Amino acid sequence: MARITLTRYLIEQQRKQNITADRRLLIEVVARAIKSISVAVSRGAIAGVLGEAGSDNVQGEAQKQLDVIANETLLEANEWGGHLAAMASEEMDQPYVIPTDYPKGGYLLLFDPLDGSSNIDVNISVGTIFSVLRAPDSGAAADEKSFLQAGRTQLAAGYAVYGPATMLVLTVGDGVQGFTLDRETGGFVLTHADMRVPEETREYSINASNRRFWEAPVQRYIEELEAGKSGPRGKDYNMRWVASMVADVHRILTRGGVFMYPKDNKDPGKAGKLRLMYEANPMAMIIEQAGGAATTGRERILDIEPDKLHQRVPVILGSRAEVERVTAYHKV
Ligand code: P6P
Repeated sequence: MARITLTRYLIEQQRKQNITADRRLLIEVVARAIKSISVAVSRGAIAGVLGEAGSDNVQGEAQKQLDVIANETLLEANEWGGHLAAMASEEMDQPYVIPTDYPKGGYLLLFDPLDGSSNIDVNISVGTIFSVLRAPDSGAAADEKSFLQAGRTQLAAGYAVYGPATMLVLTVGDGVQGFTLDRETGGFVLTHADMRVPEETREYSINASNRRFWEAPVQRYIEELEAGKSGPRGKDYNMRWVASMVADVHRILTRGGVFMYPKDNKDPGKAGKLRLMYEANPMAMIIEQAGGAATTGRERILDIEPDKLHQRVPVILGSRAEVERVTAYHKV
């Protein structure tokens, strides 16, 4: 059977009028940038791109060289095509407005260029997360306010996971498709069609070192899982924590589970660790499109009306039954 490539999938989505030609171009350009990032990540120490960049990002976190390289790769790939009005990134304080020497388009692209980069120096999977929004009416200059749209308005979302294989997982609102990079042809091939999050699971994903800071509903939920067969859940569970959201979410999308980065009181002023606009929202769209659920514990992530480009939120996502249980515990 003929292999379905990303290009063929996107052309078919355009024919079904799920995406426009410009949106198809956007996703193909992002996919090309992901291939370049995959090459840089996989060359690692040989290319001399490991370690710190000697700068901090807007979050006050030390940037890795590869954070900067991935960010620049996405900017350079997308700025000239005429499909975007602006871009926003975890690595940049302000949005990047398309320079006047290039045509502006009708979309906004947001991304975490290299998620999990603290793992890069120890050769553990990292990823890129992206989200597509509609730009303000043509003519109006795109600024931070233009990006502040609820996650349910996303037109597309996806991530790359740079693991043993490089995969691109994508939704344009018509289910979730997984593509694997064929390094010999340089193309993305559809290998995981119509991905679904298994309803039930035996795996959970949380950084248990924060236990003492969790709120009571999360304490209760995790204690019940740890009680295993003899506890209220009546079965044993397993825990995984890669500390790369993309890797943890990809595992959950593939074999089920619940991923939690809940609000904790380590820093009471912080609503959570993960960023709404370019981590939680795209992942929530993907998980919901695959039949799962994504909440903060108190509300659906995709319904949050953002007030800051880099705002953080608690994240509980994955197998629907588990997310609904955790969310119910927050109502008690
Ligand atoms: P911690 C990576 O820095 C990240 O943003 C997510 O990819 C990951 O899930 C989380 O932070 C890991 O956080 O506190 O376990 O290092």
